[in-house]
Amino acid sequence: VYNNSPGSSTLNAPLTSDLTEEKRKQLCGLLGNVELSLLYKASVHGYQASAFHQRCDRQGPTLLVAYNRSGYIFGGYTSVDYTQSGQYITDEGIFLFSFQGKIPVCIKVNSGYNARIDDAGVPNFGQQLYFCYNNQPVVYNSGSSAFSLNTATMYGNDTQLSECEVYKVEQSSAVSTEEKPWRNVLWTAERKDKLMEMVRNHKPLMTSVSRVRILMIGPVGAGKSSFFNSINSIFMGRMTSKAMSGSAGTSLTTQFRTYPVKDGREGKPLPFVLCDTMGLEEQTGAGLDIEDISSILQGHVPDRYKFNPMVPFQPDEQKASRPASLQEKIHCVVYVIDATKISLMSDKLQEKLASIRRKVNSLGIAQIVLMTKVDEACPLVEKDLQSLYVSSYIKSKVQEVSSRLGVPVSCVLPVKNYSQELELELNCDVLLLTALQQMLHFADDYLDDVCSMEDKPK
Ligand SMILES: Nc1nc2c(ncn2[C@@H]2O[C@H](COP(=O)(O)OP(=O)(O)OP(=O)(O)O)[C@@H](O)[C@H]2O)c(=O)[nH]1
Ligand SMILES: [Mg+2]
Repeated sequence: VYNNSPGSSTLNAPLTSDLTEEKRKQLCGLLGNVELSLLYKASVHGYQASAFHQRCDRQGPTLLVAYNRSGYIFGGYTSVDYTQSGQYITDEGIFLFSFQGKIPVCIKVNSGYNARIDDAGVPNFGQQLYFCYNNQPVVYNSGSSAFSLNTATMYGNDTQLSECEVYKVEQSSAVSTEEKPWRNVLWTAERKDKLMEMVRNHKPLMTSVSRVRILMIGPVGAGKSSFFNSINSIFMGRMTSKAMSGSAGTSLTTQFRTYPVKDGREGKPLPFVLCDTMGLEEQTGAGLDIEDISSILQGHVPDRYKFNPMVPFQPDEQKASRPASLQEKIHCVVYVIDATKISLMSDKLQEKLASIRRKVNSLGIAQIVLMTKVDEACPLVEKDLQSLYVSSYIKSKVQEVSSRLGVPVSCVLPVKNYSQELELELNCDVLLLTALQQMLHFADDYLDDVCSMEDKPK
C-alpha cells in the first residue's frame, strides 16, 4: 500500500495500476529482472507537467504507460532520471513501445538523436512524442524523426488518452543471487584450452560420420548466425563475421548454410559443421517452415538453398527416392532462444516449436536449447559473465524456457555470443565452448543409438 504524503485524502488512497498482470510481466520482460512501482497516475494526480514532476523527478529509470480511448496501450521507457535540468539527454536505453496484439513491440531511438529534453514540461521522447501535451489527456507527435514510429500502429491515431501512468523501474531485489552457483564452471585459460583440445580431438562415434552436423533453429534474431560467428572466432583467434548477423523485422538469414569451422587460418577442419537456418516466425507461411526442417533433418537440403516460406523445399525425385547417408543427416538440433524474449514468446511460436520438437523426437535426434543474450537479460551478468550461475534471474529463465519447450533443465545452455566486441574474452569463450562440447556429446548419444539399431539382427 502506498502512502503518498503529503497531499489531500484522495492522493493518499492507494494507487491501482491499470496494467493487467500479464501486460506488466511482458513489460518487465523487456526490461530484465525488474519490479515496477506506480509513481504517478494522471487521472488521480492530474495531467499537469508539475504533477508529473512532483512524483517522477529523481526516481531513476521510469516506464510510462499510456492508454487511449481506442484501447491502445503504449508508452516509453527512459533509464535516466527526470530532473528538469534543461539539458538534452543521451540515453541508449530509451525506447517507445506499443502492444500489438498481445506483444509489446519496441522502437529504439535513431542514432544521432537526443533521447529527450529534460525540462519542466510534460514527458517527451526524442522531443517527438509528448504525453499529457498542454497538460491535457493527449498524446502529441511533433513529427521529429528521433523515433521511426507509425502513429497508426502505435496508437491507432487516437490522440485522446484515458490514462497515463509512470512506473519506477527497479532491479528486482528478489533477483538476488544464489548462495552457490547452480552449475560449476572453471573460468580459466586452462579450461578453455582443454575444451578446445577436446573439440579438436572429437571423433564422432561412427566412422561413417566424419563431422557432426548441428542444426540451429530459432526465432528471428535469436542469435543463430552469431553463435556460428562466435565459435568460428574462437578457433580463428580473432573476431569473424562470416555469417551475416544483425537485426531486421524478418529473418536476416534467408539461405540454408552449412558452415565448417577450421582450427585456425591454415588449420584443419574441425569435426563438426554448424547449419544455419532462416528464423522462425509465428505466422504460418512466414519464416522457416516445418516441412523444410524435416527435409534438412533428413539430409536432403543442399548448402546455400534459398528458403521460400510459400513453397517448401522440393527434393529432386532421384535424390528423394534414396535416403541420405548418415553423414548428410542432422545429428543434433539446437533451439536458439533469446533470454530476453522468453516471457514474450507467443502461443503461436510456442506451438510451432512444439511441432518441430515432435518431428525431431520422432527421428530420435538429440536436442539442446541454447539460451543466448544472457548479458542483455541480467545486469549482473552483463557486468560479470562469471555471475551467470549465481544469478537467480538467469536460473528462472532457464527453468522457464525448459518448461515452455518441454526440455529438461540440464539441456538448456546459457551463452553470450559475441556481438559488438572487438576482442575475444575468456569467460565468453569458456561458455561457448562448453555449449559446443555438449552438442558434440549429445550428437554422440544419437549416433550411439543409431549404431545399436544397425547392429541389431533384422
Ligand atoms: N548482447 C548480445 N547480443 C547478441 C547475442 N547474440 C546475438 N546478438 C545480437 O542479436 C542480433 C541478432 O543476431 P543474429 O545472429 O543475426 O540472429 P539470427 O538468429 O541469426 O537471426 P535471423 O537470421 O534474422 O533469423 C545481432 O545484432 C547480434 O549481434 C548475445 O548473446 N548477446
Ligand atoms: Mg541468422
